[in-house]
Amino acid sequence: MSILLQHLLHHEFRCAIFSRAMQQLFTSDQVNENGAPPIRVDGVEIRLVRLSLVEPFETSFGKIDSRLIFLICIKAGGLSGWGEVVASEKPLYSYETVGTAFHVIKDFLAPAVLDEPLTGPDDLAKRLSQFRGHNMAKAGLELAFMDLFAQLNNQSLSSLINGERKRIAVGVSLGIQRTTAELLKRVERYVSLGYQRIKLKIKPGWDIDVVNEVRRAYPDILLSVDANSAYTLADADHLRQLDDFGLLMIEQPLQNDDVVDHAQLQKLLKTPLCLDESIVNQRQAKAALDLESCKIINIKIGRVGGYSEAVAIHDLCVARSVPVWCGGMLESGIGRAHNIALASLAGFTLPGDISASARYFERDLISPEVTVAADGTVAVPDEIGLGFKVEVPFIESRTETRVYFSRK
Ligand code: OSB
Ligand code: MG
Repeated sequence: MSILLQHLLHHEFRCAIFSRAMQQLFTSDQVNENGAPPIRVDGVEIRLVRLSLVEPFETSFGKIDSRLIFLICIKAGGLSGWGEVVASEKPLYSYETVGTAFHVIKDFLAPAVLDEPLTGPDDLAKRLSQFRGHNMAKAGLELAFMDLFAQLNNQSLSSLINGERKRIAVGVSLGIQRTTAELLKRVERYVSLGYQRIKLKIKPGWDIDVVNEVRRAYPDILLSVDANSAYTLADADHLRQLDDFGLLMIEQPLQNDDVVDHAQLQKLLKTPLCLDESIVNQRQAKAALDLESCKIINIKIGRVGGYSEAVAIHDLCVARSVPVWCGGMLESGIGRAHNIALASLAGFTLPGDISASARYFERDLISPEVTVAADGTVAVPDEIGLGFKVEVPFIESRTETRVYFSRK
């Protein structure tokens, strides 16, 4: 029996498990009172859905060829709100994993949501904030709740958070390849598709020469690099060579939890540093800006624990004239729909890692799929809630594990 299923045997709320092996369907539709606040949550459904990537994605910390997509669906008053936990299977980008998120949601977060009716997003954020860390797990629940809350208020997610943009600028993040020629082919493809910024994953041994070749072939594109913490301050002289290439930014060159060495490094480089992994909440963002550890911030809803914190970081950066952009975690369309809503805020002035569905998967979990126009922008939907239809039958066909928590 898997560790996930063993955990379930100790659950104090009612829960039902579906796993492919059991060949047993569980009906999760429990329609209750209509959705006027306070919102009584009927159930929280978790699904683990395996999606192959159209091509492997390699970063300085490893290579993957599929994503185990962790979906959360909150049910209330006959409505379903959808969210996604962006944790990976291994604790390489951060300490969270699909397994830790499952544990924390099952034992702490879902009970907190099911316990008492919720008055709104602030009430939810307060309930979740009593628990330390596990931002991706918290964000997954918050995203699902926000979709639900937007539906109850007849609003799109973008308008719920006071987003202003109707279209958002996007870029693409290109993984480490076997050869520079392979990389150049991909740069060519995404430049010709209109993507406004190309980001190259780098690591020691796949950095200066590669960036040099891409820059020589494309002298004018917006180009950035992301090291995912592959270097230390001792590499400052080496990294300084990147100053020759007119990069938009160098993302997270140093340790995942550092803001001090980054401040030292920023003093030694002309190229703006951007922090990703290090910015786990608004306080860290403020610390990084106070210390001048970076000049740009990448905001990921999952990494910072939800919309409320993401918006707080956005607001801080706007107040200090620091550009922000929306990062990605190879999400399914459900997580991506939330990213699109977030990136509609006025302060998201740089292209986000929000690529077309087809860049990631053969088929996405939403329709219509996310597409990028020839000018490198994505439309912000103005339909109520997520703004995309969730393809439940397709999700069902790819679900490896399904768990449903309901009130006792
Ligand atoms: O560091 O931005 C990152 C993907 C997984 C984990 C970390 C990162 C990334 C990406 C991909 O760069 C961004 C995307 O979703 O397109
Ligand atoms: Mg990054």
